[in-house]
Amino acid sequence: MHATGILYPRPSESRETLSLDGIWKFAIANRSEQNKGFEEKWYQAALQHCAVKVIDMPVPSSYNDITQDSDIRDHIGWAWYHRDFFVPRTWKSQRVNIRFGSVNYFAIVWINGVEVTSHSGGYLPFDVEVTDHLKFGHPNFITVAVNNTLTPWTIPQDFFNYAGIHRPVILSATPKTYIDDITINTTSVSDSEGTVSYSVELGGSKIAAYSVIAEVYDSRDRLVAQSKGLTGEIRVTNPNLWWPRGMNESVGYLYTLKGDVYRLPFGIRFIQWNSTGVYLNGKSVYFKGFGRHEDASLRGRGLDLVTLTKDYNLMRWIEANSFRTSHYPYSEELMDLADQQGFLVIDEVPAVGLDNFDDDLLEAHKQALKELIQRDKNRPAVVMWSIGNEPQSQKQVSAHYFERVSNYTRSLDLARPVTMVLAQSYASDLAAQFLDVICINRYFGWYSDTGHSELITYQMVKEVTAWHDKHLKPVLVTEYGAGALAGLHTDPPVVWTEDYQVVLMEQNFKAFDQLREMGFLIGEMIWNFADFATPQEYFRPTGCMKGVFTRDRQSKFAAHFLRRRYAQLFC
Ligand code: GCB
Repeated sequence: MHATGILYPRPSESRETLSLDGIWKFAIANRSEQNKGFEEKWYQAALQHCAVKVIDMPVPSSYNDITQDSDIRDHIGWAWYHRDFFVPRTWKSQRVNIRFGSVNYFAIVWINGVEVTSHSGGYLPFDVEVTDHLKFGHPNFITVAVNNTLTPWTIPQDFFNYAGIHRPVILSATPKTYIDDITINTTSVSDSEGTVSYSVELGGSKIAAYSVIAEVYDSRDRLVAQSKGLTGEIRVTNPNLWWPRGMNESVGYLYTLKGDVYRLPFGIRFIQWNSTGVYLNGKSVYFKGFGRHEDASLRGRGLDLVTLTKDYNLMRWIEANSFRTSHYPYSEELMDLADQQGFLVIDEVPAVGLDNFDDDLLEAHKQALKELIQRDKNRPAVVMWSIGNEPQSQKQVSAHYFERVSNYTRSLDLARPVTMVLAQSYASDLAAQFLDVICINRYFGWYSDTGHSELITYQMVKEVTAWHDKHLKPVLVTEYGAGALAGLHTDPPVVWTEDYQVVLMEQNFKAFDQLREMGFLIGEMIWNFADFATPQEYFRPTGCMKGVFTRDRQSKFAAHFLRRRYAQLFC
């Protein structure tokens, strides 16, 4: 049976995992010989034995910044990965699956020379059963061809085109009949009882003969409720609700749903929204946070647990409560910590700067949304779906396009509001009418009226008010900011200095305070958490410098200034 679930592989009494992360062999296909690897069948043997220059490459990581070679850094086209691995003999009676956390952008996977799967779209996981292709108790090899070419029909990106195997590669063994997917939703909450609905999808053989006992454990591993069957409702008495940081003393409380035998963390919480606000467990939410990137020196967009953990420490230090996964879904390892530490997440699909709006793009967009929601539907931290960033939403054709994308998102999940991040003017935009929450990016005093900080407060108040008045929906400012080179100062402040970055923030803060009083601004997210790599551009000195932290996570003056504000803002 075909698997639809994409549950993260978690070892248990009945499941085992084997990581294929490590140093792989790597080669790029020259610009003039893009098809050479296919013609010469590089997937049929070790890459080292093929007529191509082979180097070592860590997985997970982007390949771009690992060497001294600008052809590799700027490579567009096919790149090849290869490694040997061993599968335990004891796995022979099991169902074995291989799962990639993300490969950017298009991937073809061969095991022992046989193609087993392909996937289009970076940033989201894919998996496939490989039991029949493996040699148990013997050496095996895997080849992955990766292509990072973007076209008007891919779901594109507007920043550095990092590529490679970005997230973990995991082999996992489950019983032949196994839990393929779990969906959990909070259906009602009162002081004395929380009700969650659950449904379990089975995969594999002899499904009919199989039944599931779903057990719920609290954070101290005590059994607090249970139910029998593939679907049902579970009632938890005196529930500990999942709260984000700053709204309750209890933060990020997670229960675990255990079914034979897979353990899924979840939270009990509910979201509501209306024309002026978003509410969590009945309390109005104010987002104080960041636009971010998965970006670190050398690793590029590859999963890096050191940077990831440090980033959470910095976000807690600065007293943020939220972030947007600009401009693509972040790793599951990162999302787990948002659930645990109580950060609110606006979960964004990798649709940046869309402008052609034809049916092929629509299909790719819907597919990415489907995979995103499939992956993150059970996460309490995810409180909104963002269906894109800065599309050309003034184009007439975009209206029907976004109507369909918004409705499609709602057909997959009605429990969370749908938003999109808009950059067109409120007068010309045609997409906001289909959203529940309006997010806008505005660079007053930077991209417009550069250096004129005195105009910022007036312009921001006017702008946010106009969006709200036109649509009667809550508004969130998802990007504002200024580039600052760490250590550069002038007084009076001019652009690119740390001083100007702070002045620009101060003027925006005045606007946000006025707008909060008016009652429909639901949050502020500065662009950006940290400096990050971009393509070479004359207005970006080695990258985007709008971080309040540098790329190696040292604070600029802006970080201290922002911390003072976030610490005072009650949500
Ligand atoms: C934006 C984009 C973001 C850019 C930012 C900038 O509006 O959403 O991807 O990095 O502007 O700094 O130019």
